[in-house]
Amino acid sequence: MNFKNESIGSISTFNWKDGGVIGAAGDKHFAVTFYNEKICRIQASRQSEFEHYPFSVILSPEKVNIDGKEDDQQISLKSEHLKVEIQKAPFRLTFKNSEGAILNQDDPAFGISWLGHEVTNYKTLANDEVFLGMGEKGGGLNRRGSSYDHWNSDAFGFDNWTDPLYMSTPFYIGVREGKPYGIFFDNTYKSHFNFGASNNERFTYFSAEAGDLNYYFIQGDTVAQVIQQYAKLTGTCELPPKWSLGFQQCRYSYYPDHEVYNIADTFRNKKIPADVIYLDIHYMKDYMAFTFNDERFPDPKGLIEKLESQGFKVVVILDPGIATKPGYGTYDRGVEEDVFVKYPDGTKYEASVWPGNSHFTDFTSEKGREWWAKELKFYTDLGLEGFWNDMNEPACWGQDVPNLIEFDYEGQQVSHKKARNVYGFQMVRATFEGAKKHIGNKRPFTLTRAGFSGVQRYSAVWTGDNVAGDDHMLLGVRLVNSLGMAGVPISGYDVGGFVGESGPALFARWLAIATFAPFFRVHSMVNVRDSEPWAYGEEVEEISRNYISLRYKLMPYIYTLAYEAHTTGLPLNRSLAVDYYNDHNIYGGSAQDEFTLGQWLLVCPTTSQQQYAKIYLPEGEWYHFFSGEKVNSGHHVIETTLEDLPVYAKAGAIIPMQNTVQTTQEKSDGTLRLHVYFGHTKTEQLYYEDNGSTYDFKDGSFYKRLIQFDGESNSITIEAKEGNFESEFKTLKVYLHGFESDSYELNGESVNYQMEDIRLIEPVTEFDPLPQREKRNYVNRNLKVIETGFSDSELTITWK
Ligand code: NBV
Repeated sequence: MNFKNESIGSISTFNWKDGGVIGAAGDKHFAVTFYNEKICRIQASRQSEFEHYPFSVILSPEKVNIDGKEDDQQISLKSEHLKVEIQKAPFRLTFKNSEGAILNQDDPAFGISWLGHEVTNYKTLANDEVFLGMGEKGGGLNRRGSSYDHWNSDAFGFDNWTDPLYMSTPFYIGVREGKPYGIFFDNTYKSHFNFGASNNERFTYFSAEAGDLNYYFIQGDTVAQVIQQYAKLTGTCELPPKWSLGFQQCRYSYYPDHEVYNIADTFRNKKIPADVIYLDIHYMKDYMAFTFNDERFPDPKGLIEKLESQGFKVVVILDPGIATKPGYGTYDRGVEEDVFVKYPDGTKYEASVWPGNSHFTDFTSEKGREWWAKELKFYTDLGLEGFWNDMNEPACWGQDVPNLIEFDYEGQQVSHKKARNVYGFQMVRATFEGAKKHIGNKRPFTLTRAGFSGVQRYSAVWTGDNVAGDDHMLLGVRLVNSLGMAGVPISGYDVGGFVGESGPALFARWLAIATFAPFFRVHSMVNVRDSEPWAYGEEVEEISRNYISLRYKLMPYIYTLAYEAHTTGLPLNRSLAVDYYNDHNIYGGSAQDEFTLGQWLLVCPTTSQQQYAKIYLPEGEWYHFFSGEKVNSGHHVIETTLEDLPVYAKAGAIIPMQNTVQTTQEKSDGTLRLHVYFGHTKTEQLYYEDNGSTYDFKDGSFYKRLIQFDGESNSITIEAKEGNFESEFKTLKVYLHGFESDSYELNGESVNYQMEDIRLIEPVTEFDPLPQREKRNYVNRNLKVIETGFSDSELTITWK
């Protein structure tokens, strides 16, 4: 068969329906359906029945008021925020905002086309159009001029140009003439996105190997709004247990048990805060899932309890391959319940992976997920609450799963081609749902390597097998930034690098950067050097203690951000493209690596060997986070030392902090430290607290307050509390950065302030210094501090 491009024809019939239209164009079928005022779904198919993609989208179409019109040339549908114009001959779409500005438009020549089974939508490319997101993808911040595939792959030792990687999120954000929009192509076959690459910018397009053209067009006034709409469509993360936001130590693998005890004791003895220790594949008996090796770990329950008493959680790895060994309970039950993936002739698919010959659970079926969830009880009965889902692309030796094998795909019975991209997503769903069922009211923690759009509902993500190197460190930061724009708010990378070995300087810098990452874990490969914070010499140990302690000081802020991610879908780490997308400086040089933690803390990741760094501070005024020194926006060349990562707080920033604790399970000293940075601006920040571990917050057991700063009318207001949780803080200290006034009132009464010098980062002792580094001793001097009881009623500080 000689396939040629075949573009969709002209509209022959159509009908109005709730929220849109449905019809035919030549021998193809189409539907345009508004899901809300800002989201419109486009479907085009060669069949009269559209394909169903049941996994990602959780939003059902809402009732939308549509102004629908038709004339000879076009059909138009207009909601309050989005207008879709459908040209009739041939079928072409144009999306406009409420002011009539074009956001996005089909390419006039090719529009929606088929080439064999492959379906493509060609779109015009505007002169200044910027493309963002795509999730776990290397390359530049602006995706223009590049192309990408989505096909979950075990990308051991990947680099900036490796594509595809482990996870697929076929969602991008375009900014055309300053106006953002989003396109989520919900088709789970291998998909391809081309943002003007190799076509001299004639067009941009996205395609899938097979299946329907099925995408959701999102209008947003800002990039952040597009991300939030995407989160409405595919879901937000659950509120994570607080311990999963603490520092986590992993390696491939800690065993036997006394090594684990030793690691735990060393953290506590050295006063390096930490919350989690991981068990990688060597904890299992012959790498078989749902077992413990009883020589290496004779008493797993005892181990988990002992570590719990020291404030540690244990997280275990889980691989999807089940050893085909009769007599191994999990295998026998799997066979009996018929949950393994099969060939079309009904024989079970078998491939080789860690435990040897293995079958693979069909997580795309409810039965498979429920079976897996039941098996999980083996772990939860031991007291485990954290599960690390690996190898779930799925990966096996040879890395070439045959395409003919079949998956249930919620009753559709499809081939590997349609199911692969959601396999890991559904594995971690089964794990999460199972854990949730077994651990009662507690919040489980799950981590996954593979996934698809919507995976954030079930799991945090780590970026797989990275390499120990400065460029890989920066790549990890960009991947996390990009995942954040694709609806995955909690992700991280292996600090120190998985493949290869870090040196002291690289480890120290990597750990400092990751202090500000949503998921903060050190991990390294089997048979490489030790890679704990104390394994690189005393100086690195001090730097690590400093930064990890800072992480715990920032916990009230980080936990609030996790809550905001849960409610809004906004990521914890925000590429500058989230808030400053119309500033073209952010798309060049190292600004592409920069990110903010929440809105307020700008982190400029510099490499371990740099003595000078060129950084970019976007609009607004900034304060050096460790010295309090004021810096203007723009490009700066700064000196950088190892113990001092360039971090800045934005004028108007409101950052709740606490004292250093050794684990999130340790109570604070009872004083909430609220850092406010003066600026001629009006800002607000939520403050959120709850018990950090259960679902009680859903029944009102939370503590929430809105904090507002107004640098024009001179006030800081902390609104009265909402919710019925009692704050763990009894005292409030408001640290006033850059405030010039000498007279303050608290709730209308004049109040005295104290002066304090504070350190957010301790100085590092001079041992055998790392080369050419001058030691820093940062102090925020002469801060005005107002101290008061942390009462639940509204509190206002004003000044003249
Ligand atoms: O389970 C071993 C490793 C794990 O440490 C790593 O984080 C995963 O990405 N796993 C891959 C299996 C193969 C490693 C070569």
